[in-house]
Amino acid sequence: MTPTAPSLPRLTPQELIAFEDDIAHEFNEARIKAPVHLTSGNEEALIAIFRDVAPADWVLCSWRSHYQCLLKGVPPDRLKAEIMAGRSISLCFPEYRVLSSAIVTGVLPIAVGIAMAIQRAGGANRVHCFMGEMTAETGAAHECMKYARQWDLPVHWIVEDNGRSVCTDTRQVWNTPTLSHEGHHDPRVTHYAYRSRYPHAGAGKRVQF
Ligand SMILES: Cc1ncc(C[n+]2csc(CCOP(=O)(O)OP(=O)(O)O)c2C)c(N)n1
Repeated sequence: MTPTAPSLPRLTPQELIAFEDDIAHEFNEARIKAPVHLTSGNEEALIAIFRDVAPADWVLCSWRSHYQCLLKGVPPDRLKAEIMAGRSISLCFPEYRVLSSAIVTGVLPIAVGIAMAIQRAGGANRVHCFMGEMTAETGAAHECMKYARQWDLPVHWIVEDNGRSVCTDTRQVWNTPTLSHEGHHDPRVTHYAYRSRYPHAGAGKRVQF
């Protein structure tokens, strides 16, 4: 499959924020009949990460993926149409090499499988797999990361640490001030911390679907 984006767009933090603000408005006006998971405060971090993402690379995401889709080259109007149709929670654009799952850890074994296929084909492209910090603490995440490391698979794992698993403090759950991927210097893992002004899901208003 040939990626349709010859080069990735250079978006500014303001453009990302404006897109998410527009979706928040649509959601609060009850024009989206399905959950949305919005983000903020991580624009600079994601823009920096995407400087190292090639058009032929795969980007795998969770339920919270609007920024990643935009940065991977999905046209904003196409992305918005999918969100308005109720598919924000599991956005997939294979032609842009973006896949998402709303299942905690859902994309992690898929990242391993794609990376294995790339390695067997002798490809030079990579997989960038995004996950929340609670997802990164699960057994499935540890196994996928260990397998990819041991087999030298071309996966870059990105742990997006907003401190919370829905409404629960992740560090409190594990009774530790330091999570598994903080302060380590594994070049295959990027950990960044951010605080979002949006709740886990929705845009702050209770909306009846
Ligand atoms: C297998 C499974 N269990 C539970 C859920 C419900 N759920 C959705 S998001 C989430 C918390 C994930 O926290 P984290 O990985 O830190 O991601 P964040 O949403 O904070 O970015 C949970 C438990 C789910 N989607 N899938």
